Amino acid sequence: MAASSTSLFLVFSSLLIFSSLLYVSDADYSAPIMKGLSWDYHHKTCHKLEKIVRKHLKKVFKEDVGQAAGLLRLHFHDCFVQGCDGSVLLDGSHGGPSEQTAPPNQSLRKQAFIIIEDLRNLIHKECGRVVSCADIVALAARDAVHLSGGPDYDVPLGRKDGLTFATQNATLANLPAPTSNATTILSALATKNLNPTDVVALSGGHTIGVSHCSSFTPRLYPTQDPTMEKTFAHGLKEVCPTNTTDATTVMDIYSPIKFDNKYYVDLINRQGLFTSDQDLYTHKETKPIVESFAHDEKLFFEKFVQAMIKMGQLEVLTGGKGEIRAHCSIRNPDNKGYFSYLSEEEDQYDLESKAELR
Ligand code: HEM
Ligand SMILES: *[C@@H]1O[C@H](CO)[C@@H](O)[C@H](O)[C@H]1NC(C)=O
Ligand SMILES: *[C@@H]1O[C@H](CO)[C@@H](O)[C@H](O)[C@H]1NC(C)=O
Ligand SMILES: *[C@@H]1O[C@H](CO)[C@@H](O)[C@H](O)[C@H]1NC(C)=O
Ligand SMILES: CC(=O)N[C@H]1CO[C@H](CO)[C@@H](O)[C@@H]1O
Repeated sequence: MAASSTSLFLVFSSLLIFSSLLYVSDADYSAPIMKGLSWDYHHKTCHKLEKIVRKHLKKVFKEDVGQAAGLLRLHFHDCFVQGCDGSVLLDGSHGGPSEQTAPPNQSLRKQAFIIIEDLRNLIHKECGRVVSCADIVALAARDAVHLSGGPDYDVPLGRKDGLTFATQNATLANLPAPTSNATTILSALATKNLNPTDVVALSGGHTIGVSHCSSFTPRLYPTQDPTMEKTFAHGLKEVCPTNTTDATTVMDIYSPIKFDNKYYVDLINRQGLFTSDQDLYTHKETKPIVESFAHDEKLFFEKFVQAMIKMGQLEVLTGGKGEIRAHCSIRNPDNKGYFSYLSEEEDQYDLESKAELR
């Protein structure tokens, strides 16, 4: 948050978000969900779960709206590397370098990890150790979207936390670089069963949040990317005067703290920040999708929700796989312990998965 432009937006933000934008239409979005997850998974065991998360995050975002972007990105990083298993939260210090210590992490907000652990503490105090850190990350991402002005939607729940963190190599291999073109992004995300509409919709996550100069200075130095609009480029060069400046700037110049479809308007104006963003408007397969989202916010919200629900189910652990961590940053010392907390429904899943083995 080094750039002075950012703080201006933060002041602006509280006015914007906590007045009219709090409640956007509560659309009825749905998407297929996999076996082992369900919409009402914690209904009996922790019926206050979603209220606890929303109430706490409202307070957090009122103090610092930027944390919403940090939480949304955390869910993306969790899911893309080794599935949505909370592995990104694991502190690698006991077993070697972890997902958190791979280079792309360096810009994950430290505060996001603290917020998730605070939420876990509130939830486990109320309900016992019945909700996984991975589920908490998915719910926090949803509320980050909604409390910033985006759609509200149900999140399939029932994820378990993984027992191992991903290696740095796996992290690098699974998180595409901002310097990638659309062809590379499309094929990287296709390996995760995400289609071009999903890719364009998920990239719309960049409608909130900030980026460090290093993520886009290759577009400015030594030569300016000719697809970048000139006044926009000029502004970026002011924030990042050299290719080694350590500063941040907003990713959606039009409405940086509001979750809306203006990111796509930016792309049409050639004011997308990363190559991976801007090239979506160059590539012939994604260009019409960008245009449709720029013209129809409702359509964007609908496709975003569908894609988030897909992303939120990447390689999830369910039933007897994984555990429910007592602390999000460390694997349970005795990972058998969680079995005593299993609900009846989970026992059912365990039986079902054993039945499958026979
Ligand atoms: C498609 C490939 C993607 C690439 C290449 C990419 C790349 C990046 C990069 C480089 C940053 C800035 C990091 C920094 O320099 O500080 C960033 C920030 C962010 N990304 Fe992505 N991203 C991608 C997909 C996503 C998805 C799927 C989401 C969520 C749906 C997402 C949400 C965010 C958010 C909210 C931020 C701002 C974080 C903050 O303000 O702390 N990104 N992304
Ligand atoms: C990680 O990747 C690097 C470069 O691709 C390679 O040299 C190294 O051996 C890999 N490490 C592991 C543990 O796989
Ligand atoms: C996209 O990037 C890949 C990898 O750098 C490159 O091989 C390919 O030619 C690029 N495609 C286009 C259309 O620029
Ligand atoms: C910055 O630019 C200089 C001079 O062109 C170059 O030698 C250096 O490798 C660049 N550094 C980065 C981080 O791109
Ligand atoms: C949030 C987080 O854990 N960030 C780590 C990312 O990696 C660097 C070193 O590569 C660590 O210093 C950070 O703490």
